[in-house]
Amino acid sequence: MPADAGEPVLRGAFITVEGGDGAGKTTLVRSLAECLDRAGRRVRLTFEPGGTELGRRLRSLVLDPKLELGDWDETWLFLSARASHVQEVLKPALAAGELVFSDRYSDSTLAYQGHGRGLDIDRLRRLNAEATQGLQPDLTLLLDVPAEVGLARTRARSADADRIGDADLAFHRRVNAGFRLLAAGDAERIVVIDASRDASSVLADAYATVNDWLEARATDS
Ligand code: T5A
Repeated sequence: MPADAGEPVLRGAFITVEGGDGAGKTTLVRSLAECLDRAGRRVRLTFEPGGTELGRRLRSLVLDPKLELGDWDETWLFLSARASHVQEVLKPALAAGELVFSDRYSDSTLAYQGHGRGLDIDRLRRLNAEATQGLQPDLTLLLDVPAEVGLARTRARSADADRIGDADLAFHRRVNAGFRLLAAGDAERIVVIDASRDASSVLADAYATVNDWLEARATDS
């Protein structure tokens, strides 16, 4: 990785990493944070659902395979987790000028509950806007991988049941197609990365994208 990335960013920037189950988001954000840290940019990592005490508790509910939930009940849990995440973590960190990476955010609701479950996308957008108080990511990395590849990765890692991860392949394909549609509709913000390659190739692309974006932002300001 390039070591000389210039001065650390002085004002807040909000970057999200999205993709289907097993796309490699968690692996990537950790490696990216290490590379950026070595280049002198301190990063705050956070995630959804989670990132706050309420978010962590809602996460265990919403992923519990023993719990039967309607599609809107599921949605409200993700939105509640997001609202607390924005209020308690994201807004204060960005106000303090931090560089924040979130492993999943509002696009996940559009892809999973909208395209995957078939709920009304416009309504989900409105609810997302309320839950986030209008906070949009500045940049989103979409890790694109065929659903069967992502699911094979998560199943190789753990046999633990997961209410959403265990949904059928057709659901996960709709989710991935949904993410690609979101990217096509917002190409300025969402950068698609081929995540079917090895982790170091994915990291190299992601690092270059983020670094270029941060440098362009510093030049503009
Ligand atoms: N959800 C979430 C919604 O439905 N709506 C919402 O609004 C939100 C916010 C969250 C679930 O909730 C859903 C989406 C999810 O189904 P989760 O456990 O956080 O549950 O699920 P994921 O975010 O998908 O987490 P995963 O761990 O399943 O996937 P990751 O983070 O994409 O993948 P990662 O990095 O953990 O890697 C998985 C395995 O693959 C390996 C890793 O070593 C690991 O073993 N790996 C690679 N292998 C080969 N090549 C690569 N490039 C690899 N990268 C990682």
